[in-house]
Amino acid sequence: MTLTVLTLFPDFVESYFATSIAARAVARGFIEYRAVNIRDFAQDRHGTCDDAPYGGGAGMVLMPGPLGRALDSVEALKKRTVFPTPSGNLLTASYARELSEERELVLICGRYEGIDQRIVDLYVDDEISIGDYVLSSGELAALVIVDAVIRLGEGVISEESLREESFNGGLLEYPQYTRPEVFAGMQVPEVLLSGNHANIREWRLRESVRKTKRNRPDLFARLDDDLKGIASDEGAK
Ligand code: 6GU
Repeated sequence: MTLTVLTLFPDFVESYFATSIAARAVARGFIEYRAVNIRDFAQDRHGTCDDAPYGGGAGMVLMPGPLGRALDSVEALKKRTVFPTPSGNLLTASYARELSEERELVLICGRYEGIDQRIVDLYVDDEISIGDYVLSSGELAALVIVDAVIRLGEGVISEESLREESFNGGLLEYPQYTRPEVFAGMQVPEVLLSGNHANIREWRLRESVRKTKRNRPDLFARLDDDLKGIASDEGAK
């Protein structure tokens, strides 16, 4: 998959791709990326890319000229183009899965109060929000989307980790433990040391359902009745 990120802060974007799982995915050739500096497409000697909104109001809006030329330079009209914005559709595990199946993605990092609507109308396929709060940096939001997408790509993370993680099957992930067996006087649950894989599976499922009920009642409400029943089973510790 090829990811092209249009930004006024290319160093910020580069630092993400130079670190951890993203860097490994780049090194192994699973993904390619480009950070394109929108300012390189400005036309005055100050490199101006933003201006006050028509109609008045606070903040600045990215001008369509420089951003449009930056988008044309990467042939955005031929590619799925994503604009991260708090007024977009909410990102979910299934939305990330859908995006991970694209061969190429273009992401536009907005700043200030946003970008000129004509750019959205002409180029943008997906307006995506990462949650009901506002970030000052479009880069942070874009990289959250990139991270959720690339980890789903073949070979980036083990199939087993992806299968077991939160949201698969509408459940949150069960609690994890590692050595030592006793920490701060607290024992690792006995069943995890038992070697009985059927019991371990059952315990993990019950803990997942309980955690979902406690932390995300909205997700719990959508579970099948037999799963909901597991949270209240007698004899469960
Ligand atoms: Cl996609 N961008 C910004 N700046 N803030 C956000 C967001 C996106 N999603 C939630 N808050």
